[in-house]
Amino acid sequence: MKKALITGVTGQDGAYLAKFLLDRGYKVYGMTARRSTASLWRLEFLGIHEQVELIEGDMGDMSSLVRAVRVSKPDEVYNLAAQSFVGTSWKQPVTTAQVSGLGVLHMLEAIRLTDPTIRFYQASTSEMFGLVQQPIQSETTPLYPRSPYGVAKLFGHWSTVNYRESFDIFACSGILFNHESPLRGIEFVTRKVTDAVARIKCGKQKELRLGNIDARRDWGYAGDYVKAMWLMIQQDKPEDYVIATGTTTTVREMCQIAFEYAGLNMEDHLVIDPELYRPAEVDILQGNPAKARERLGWRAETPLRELIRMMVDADLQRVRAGESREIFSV
Ligand code: NAP
Ligand code: F7E
Repeated sequence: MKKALITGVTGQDGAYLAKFLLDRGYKVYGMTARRSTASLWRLEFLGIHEQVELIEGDMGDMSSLVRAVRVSKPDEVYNLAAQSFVGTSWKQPVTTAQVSGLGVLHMLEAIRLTDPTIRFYQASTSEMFGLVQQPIQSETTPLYPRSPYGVAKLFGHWSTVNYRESFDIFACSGILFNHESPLRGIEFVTRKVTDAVARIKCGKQKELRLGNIDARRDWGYAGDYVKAMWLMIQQDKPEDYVIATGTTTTVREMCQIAFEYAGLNMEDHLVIDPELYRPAEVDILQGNPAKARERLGWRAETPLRELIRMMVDADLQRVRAGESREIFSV
């Protein structure tokens, strides 16, 4: 039986990846950082909380990563843990650098020192393209991050390349464009919108305040994207891959889809709040997933409209069941 260690197992992707690997017969270890309140709701939502073996560890504490690797003895490590919210990265730039940047090096060192035959996946991001240098971004597009998060991820990305080239470690990066789901954190724009739409529909909220709705993103479904992570690590050679849908949509259009689906008029509820604009913006992202399609046989299967519907339905169900919003925002 193959064994995998997932850092960030309590996050959106961690939960979907754990389910994906369990369904393929893996023994799954999940690393979790100590929190004052439990953050296992996503694993519970997918019904896998009792099947994932949890190991305590923090990306800022390399000794805890060495311990996690020694205890789990994995064939594959998926490094998904991060301070992943771009907005927060301006308010906590040092923490972001330590967790999302230096943390990657901690894990690479833990692998190099413990067992360099372990295969490693790094959660890189389209945020590294930032101020885009080409209209459609691929594996060869120059990088130009626009936030402390993007800068931290750039360090993690190049550390992964460097450990592959220096120590012959099977280390690969997935450069994933935005991907969403009913398990998305409430602070990200798609989920903020679908949660608000559900609350407005149920009479529990009147307005939705957003920042820059002209920003464009290439949005896919997280459930599709975790498969690409696994496929990358099964190849003969470690390489980096762009994972995207290939289409780009404004925040305004995405929002419109959600309101329309619930039978609401967006203009009656949307308020633009300049306070929600970012110090520097990534105006547009559009990925070219050709390499992943040709080499991995992977493609995004869920259109944005279907994804947004899925998210609105899940939020309507939560609001109607009277579930606390807070438990979904941990
Ligand atoms: P997420 O929902 O924010 O999950 C982040 C995970 O990291 C959580 O499990 C969190 O634990 C954990 N974590 C945070 N700080 C930690 C620390 N100091 N030590 C150990 N664990 C820590 O993010 P996601 O959307 O699943 O994304 C997964 C990865 O892909 C992240 O690295 C993200 O940067 C990257 N990525 C995401 C996207 C996207 O669109 N979703 C696109 C490209 C790349 P708690 O639950 O305890 O806070
Ligand atoms: O913002 C605009 C905002 O926070 C998307 C992370 O998973 O994907 C994610 O980062 C856009 C931005 O995601 C609001 O300015 C307008 O242009 O949902 P987001 P993100 O910043 O693209 C990448 C690939 C990652 O790697 C990250 O980890 O929406 N926007 N008004 C807003 N955004 C938010 N959050 N809230 C608003 O009110």
